[in-house]
Amino acid sequence: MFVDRARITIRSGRGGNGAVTFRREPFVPEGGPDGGDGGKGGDVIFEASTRYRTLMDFRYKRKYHAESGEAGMKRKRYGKKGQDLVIMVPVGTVVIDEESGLVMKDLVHEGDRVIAARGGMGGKGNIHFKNSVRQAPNFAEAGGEPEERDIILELKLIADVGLIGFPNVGKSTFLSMSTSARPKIANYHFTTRTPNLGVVRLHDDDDFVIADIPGLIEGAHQGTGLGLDFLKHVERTRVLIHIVDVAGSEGRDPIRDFDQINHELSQYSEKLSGKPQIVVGNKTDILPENDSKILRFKKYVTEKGYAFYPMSAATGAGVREVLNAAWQELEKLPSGPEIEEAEFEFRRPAEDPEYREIHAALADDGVYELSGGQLYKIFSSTNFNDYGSLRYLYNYIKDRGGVKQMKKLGLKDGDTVRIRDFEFVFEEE
Ligand SMILES: Nc1nc2c(ncn2[C@@H]2O[C@H](COP(=O)(O)OP(=O)(O)OP(=O)(O)O)[C@@H](O)[C@H]2O)c(=O)[nH]1
Ligand SMILES: [Mg+2]
Repeated sequence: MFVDRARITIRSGRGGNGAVTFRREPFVPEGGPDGGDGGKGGDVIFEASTRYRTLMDFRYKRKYHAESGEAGMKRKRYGKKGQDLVIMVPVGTVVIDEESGLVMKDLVHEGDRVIAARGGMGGKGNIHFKNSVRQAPNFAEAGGEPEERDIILELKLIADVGLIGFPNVGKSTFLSMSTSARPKIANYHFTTRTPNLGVVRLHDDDDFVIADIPGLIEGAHQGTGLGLDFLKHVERTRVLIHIVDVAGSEGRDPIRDFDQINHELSQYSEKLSGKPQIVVGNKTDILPENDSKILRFKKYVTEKGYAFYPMSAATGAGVREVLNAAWQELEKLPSGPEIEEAEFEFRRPAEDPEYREIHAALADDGVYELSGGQLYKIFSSTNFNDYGSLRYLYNYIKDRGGVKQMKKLGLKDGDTVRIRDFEFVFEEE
């Protein structure tokens, strides 16, 4: 099965906590702090490989977690770093952050990688909190929080040339005549249900990739046909070959077909409708040479400025000319697939300018509430049974202007102050 879209949840590893330990030495009753730092949590990384063709695996597994870092240890030893989780995806996969809708990275080359969730930083051990007045810090920093994120993976095939047209006009027949691909060909609509790729070897070193997608029909851009879902697979192509059943073998008018397909393209995106188009009138074998149908269609499209090529994909007549025209068009354009620009920017909480700010508020129940990113971090590292640790928290609040703010709101000795779900009584020293 060809699966070209998936939604998964990823989570990086939590950072390991810093250790609270003290040296134990013979004849030294109370050694200094020697708690090491926690290890960093693992990242979640996407990596592109040509070994994978679809996003099918992601239908069955939806949650992906990297390993957490280990806690620091005594004797200043670091905790082990959590292992990164590398998730393999097909080349051509666009990694999107669902919440913001922003592209994290378009993985178009073999081996392209993106870190999509960053592991939490390891917490500092208590050795870092020793100073002249605090000889035996009974606290350490907690490990950094993991990042959790919903990810949309969208596979957009990478090909140089895209085949477009109504169903049953001979797109797959053309692909099979010009490449070693063997797509299904049959006399009914939507024979092709998933895209096929084929490599055209024109001259010695000149080759290019063609993508054959299911037929488009009127209303495809509104999702009425199969077409819409697959137009994205020709988005990255540089040239379109627009195939029309010029013989009108199903009773339709080739000019109307041509206009309708172009209408679909322009509804879908300007990018698509702006691509160079080679217009091919297929199934000429059913008509006498220079039949008025061919001439009428040719006149119509050439007046619009398109190059026109008559062809019979069934007999092979004209196939080579179409391929040469596509090649010449490709030669005029910069090579390489169109890449979607990365838009997403990582922000550690600490990189947010507001992270270091403290906010005080007077809650309805008369309690003074403190909030702040860094405050919460220090709060979660606090050992509430330890005077030194509480002191550290208090000094932080005071240095950041938290006490001043609360006093402005009316704070007096004996009032209650709350941080998250922890309450304590305020007493000025
Ligand atoms: N007479 C004639 N028949 C053709 C020609 N090209 C294709 N056909 C026939 O047209 C029918 C449709 O061909 P396909 O190649 O499957 O058409 P398609 O555009 O890929 O169709 P979908 O995948 O359904 O969109 C088949 O029965 C082919 O044998 C041609 O040049 N002449
Ligand atoms: Mg087909």
